[in-house]
Amino acid sequence: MFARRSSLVALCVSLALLQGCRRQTAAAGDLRLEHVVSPQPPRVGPTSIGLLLRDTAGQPVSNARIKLEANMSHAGMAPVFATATEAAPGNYAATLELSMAGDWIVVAHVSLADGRKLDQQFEINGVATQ
Ligand SMILES: [Cu+2]
Repeated sequence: MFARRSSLVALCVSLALLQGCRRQTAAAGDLRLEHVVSPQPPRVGPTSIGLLLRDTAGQPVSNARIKLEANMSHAGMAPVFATATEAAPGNYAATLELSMAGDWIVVAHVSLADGRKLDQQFEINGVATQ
C-alpha cells in the first residue's frame, strides 16, 4: 500500500516536471475537480488551466459554470479573473493572465446547472519571470 502510493507520487512528480501533473483538488460532496496547469514550470503570462469535473462515479459533469479568481500570496494586488469554457463533456479550460512572478492562489467557483455550488482552491507556486 505504502510502496504503491510512493510510486504514484514519484510518477506524479516526474509528470509534473514534464508537462504538469493532474492533481485532484476537490472532493466536496459528490463532485471531484481536478486541475492541470501549463506551462510547467509556470511563468508570468497566459497560463492554461484545464479543469476536469466529475461525479463520484467518474462521470463527467457538463454545463457547469466555472470562474477562476487568482490572487497572489502577498497583499496589495488586484485579483486576476478568468471564465472557463467547456471544451468536451466535463472538461473545462480557462486562461489566467498571471501578471507577476511568485506564488498564486486560485479559487475555482463552480456553479452546476442544478444550482449546486462548489468553491475549490489550489495553488500555482513558483511562477517565474519570463
Ligand atoms: Cu504580486
